[in-house]
Amino acid sequence: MSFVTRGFGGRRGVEAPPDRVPPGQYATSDFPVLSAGPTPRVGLEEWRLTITDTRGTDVSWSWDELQALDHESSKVDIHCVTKWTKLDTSWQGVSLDTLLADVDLTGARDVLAHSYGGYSTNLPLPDLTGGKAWIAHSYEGEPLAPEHGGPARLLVPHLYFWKSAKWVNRLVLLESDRPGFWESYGYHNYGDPWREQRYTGD
Ligand SMILES: Nc1nc2c(c(=O)[nH]1)N[C@H]1C(S)=C(S)[C@@H](COP(=O)(O)O)O[C@H]1N2
Ligand SMILES: [Mo]
Repeated sequence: MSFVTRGFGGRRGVEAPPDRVPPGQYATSDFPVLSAGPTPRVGLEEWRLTITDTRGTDVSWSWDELQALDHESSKVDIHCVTKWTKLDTSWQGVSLDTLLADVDLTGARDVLAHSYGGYSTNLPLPDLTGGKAWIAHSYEGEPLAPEHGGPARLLVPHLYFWKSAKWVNRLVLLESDRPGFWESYGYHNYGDPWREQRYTGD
């Protein structure tokens, strides 16, 4: 038995330890762009990130305020529902734990993330806490490219990558769950790649 696999074995496949490639995925060295619409161009002067609590109160950060917070580097594997997995991607950003420390979490169970351009995706709040999620603004040491979500995107690598909202600008804390964009078109509500939760019913 080999301890590396080409996974899917496709033209773009690269060798990868099988225990890091979820079922049905193949490892790639590419970084495909997947966007449901045009890339919004958001200037840093107008950029804001807002978190709305369950009572409707907003806490928000300008670009400079975000940069003044503690930053973290993370090296993570990302998994797209279209079956590519990319290992050891390096990001820099602000942990959601840091941002949520300034927010009243009373009654909050779920989160609907909204992006410039209108995209949205939902996650349970515990999937954003405990060092599992970031507002990422740099990729491989460079400012995040607009097509990959720059100025900043949500990064939640333990779920399929559609949960990592590009151009994120608002997180709404909710007492009960609401589906986001792909979730309302039949994608799985949670999206765990290790349980292959691609579509509703998986
Ligand atoms: N705002 C926004 N975020 C998004 C998307 C999108 O269409 N719009 N696509 C999602 C999907 S399906 C994937 S796989 C990843 C792709 O990120 P990438 O283009 O940087 O590879 O972004 C996710 N975040
Ligand atoms: Mo995706």
